[in-house]
Amino acid sequence: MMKTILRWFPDGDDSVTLKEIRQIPGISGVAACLPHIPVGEIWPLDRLKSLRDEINAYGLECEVIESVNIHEDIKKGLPSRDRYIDAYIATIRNLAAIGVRCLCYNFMPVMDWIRSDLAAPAADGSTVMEYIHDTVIHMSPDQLADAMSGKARGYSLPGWEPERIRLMQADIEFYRGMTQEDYWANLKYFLDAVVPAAEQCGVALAIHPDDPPWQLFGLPKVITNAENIRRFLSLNNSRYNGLTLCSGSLSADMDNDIPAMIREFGGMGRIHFAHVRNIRHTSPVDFQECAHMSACGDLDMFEIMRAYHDVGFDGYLRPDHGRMIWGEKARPGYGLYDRALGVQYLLGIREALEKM
Ligand code: DNO
Repeated sequence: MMKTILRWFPDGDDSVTLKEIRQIPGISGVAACLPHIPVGEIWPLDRLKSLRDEINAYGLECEVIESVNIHEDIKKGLPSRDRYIDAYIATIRNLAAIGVRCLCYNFMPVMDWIRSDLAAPAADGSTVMEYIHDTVIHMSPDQLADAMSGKARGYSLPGWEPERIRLMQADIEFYRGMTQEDYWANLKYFLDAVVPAAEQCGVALAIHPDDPPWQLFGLPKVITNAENIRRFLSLNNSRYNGLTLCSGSLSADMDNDIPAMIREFGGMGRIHFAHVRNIRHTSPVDFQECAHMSACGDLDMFEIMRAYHDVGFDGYLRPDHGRMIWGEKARPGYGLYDRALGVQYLLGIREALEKM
């Protein structure tokens, strides 16, 4: 049975409250995290227990964590990676102990998702996140960090932690000496170490695609299209080595057919988490995020939901980035209003599919 959830950040690091999330019809839980634990450290069990209890107190489940970030030494394949992999496994065991069933993570080098503007004005008077390729490739790491975390209204921006930003330029240099094949090998090394532990304790690993799904700053990219996803899944054939299928990230590359990917990888039981959102291209490499409705962007949301329905998807699904509307002041992409609108629309499609 598919479960519909919303992303939420604890410790006052979110403008949206659990009390509000509980009032959105059809939401069973949240995708939570502990954003203030430095990457590479074990997430403590007591802190996780209180996180779960806080969420449960609002009648919501805490079965998904997004994200436990991966230490750069693992991605770089340094000797110190084994220590960080052990810590990652210890975190997975602690997550299992509080009832987490799915862990979303990414294997993007140096930086997480990238936009040139987190609050670009849209025609309807809302603000949206925007990606202009030419602007991004001419930005220095500092400018990029400023466009991302500097514009996050004081909320933490996962993947754009200050300690990561400080090392960005040096890390970009480091990867100049690494081939794409070396990077795949480092990913496999990580998977072969953590997947057995995840399988043993019943936590499905769900890698998030690279966003945008193409090469930038000479950095290696792996989760970008169907061919690479097939390769990723075959690196380790356990069902616990799975995907977060993010429609918005993958569809930035106009050659990616999202419903076809859902049918293929969902049919194999390898999609554990669905991020569902729409984008609108302004050129083949430029896009704006938009409201979830098909009519607002390039994606056919009915076909996406139908593909999940047809493969009998029984993982977790969440609406993704929303616009900033009605004067809301929130973490870019993660306000309450537009995500609540988006999820009601998705749930409407789902009800229709079930009754048809
Ligand atoms: C962006 C998110 C990503 C995602 C991570 C997973 O809004 O979808 O930051 O959570 O890449 O590790």
